[in-house]
Amino acid sequence: MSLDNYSIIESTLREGEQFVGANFTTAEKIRIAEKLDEFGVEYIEVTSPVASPKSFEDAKTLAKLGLKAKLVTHTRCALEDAKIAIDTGVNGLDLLFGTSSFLRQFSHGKDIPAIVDTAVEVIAYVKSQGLEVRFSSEDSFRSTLKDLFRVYLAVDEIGVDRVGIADTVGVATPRQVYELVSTLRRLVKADIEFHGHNDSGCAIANSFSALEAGATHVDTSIMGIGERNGITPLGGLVARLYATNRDSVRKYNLPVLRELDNMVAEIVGIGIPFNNFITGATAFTHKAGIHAKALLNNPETYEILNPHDFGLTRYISIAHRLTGWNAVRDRAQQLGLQLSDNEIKEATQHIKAVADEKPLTLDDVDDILRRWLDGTLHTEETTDAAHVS
Ligand code: HCA
Ligand code: CU
Repeated sequence: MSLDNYSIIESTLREGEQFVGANFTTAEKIRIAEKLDEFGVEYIEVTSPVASPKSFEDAKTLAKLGLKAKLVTHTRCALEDAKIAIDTGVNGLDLLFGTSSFLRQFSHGKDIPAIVDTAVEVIAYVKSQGLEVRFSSEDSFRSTLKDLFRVYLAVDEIGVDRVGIADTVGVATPRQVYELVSTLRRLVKADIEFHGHNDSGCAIANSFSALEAGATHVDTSIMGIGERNGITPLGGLVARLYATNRDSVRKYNLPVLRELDNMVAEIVGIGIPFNNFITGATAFTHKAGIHAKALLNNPETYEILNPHDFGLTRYISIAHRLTGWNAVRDRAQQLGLQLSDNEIKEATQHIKAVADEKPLTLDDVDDILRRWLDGTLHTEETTDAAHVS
């Protein structure tokens, strides 16, 4: 497992631009790149400069920002494209070629020997220009192992810096990823990158499996945006790594994650999903009374992620029928209300009874607690919900 020595290739400005809602302006690309740099990702990947004149100009502009992260452009594995990409002044090229029978038949139409010849020629050229170079096989999991290894061994032989495995259609399972990466780890000297789509919900698990098997680089995008339902989300990968070993993510400025998710959500016109990793509205909200009690004693009882490490706070929801008196006591203390444990227990029973009748808000609960203290409520019938509104 290479958790103490892995890098994130952040692809919001490439894969993320393939998200249907993304049409980044130059200014937005700069804002996103600078924020990613503040977070501390090791690489920022941008759209191929051949895609459009603006893509070319923007790659040049980003290359001049002097970011700490290495800037790499996604580039079709063709000499003409590589030359244009190099002209932008980026640090490296992420070359891509399709090796699956689908792509060979329905996309570029080349056979494996022709793919190898082109790859060798382009990689040798990029290296001769002093840039870092990666070679990735699109749709790796629907390519035959024989074809894949033939291509990877040839590019490794001529000194490619990194080979990439791409689960382009999100079909791979963690076990398949583990097997492919560990076999490849034994065969090549180069670093290994994994890029995984999330069509069947395995992107984070697959990326983690890749690292366990010896991969050195993982692709992410903010909130996972990309083609279709996207790829491994940066926040989700960080959550997974943190949960395994907090030290593995200390190199990143974790509170910036929230700013990144907010910024990109606003730019592409979506909300952050309520159940998003780390930054979702309910990611640190606890509800059941039993959870709340243990959590107040020690948050780790029900939290593998400490919200404070991400500049966030936990929230214990108490205005409902599943509430418990420990959580209610905590709220009374926050409000500075001097109620005995017995009074809190009675008030809690009242809250539960009212919540059985109608939805409650925190204001309602606060009101109940205040009235319990001044004596206007606890003498009344506890099930008489009409008194609390
Ligand atoms: C795509 C290409 C890609 C490339 C991945 C990579 C994929 O579908 O546009 O460069 O490693 O998923 O195969 O994003
Ligand atoms: Cu992709």
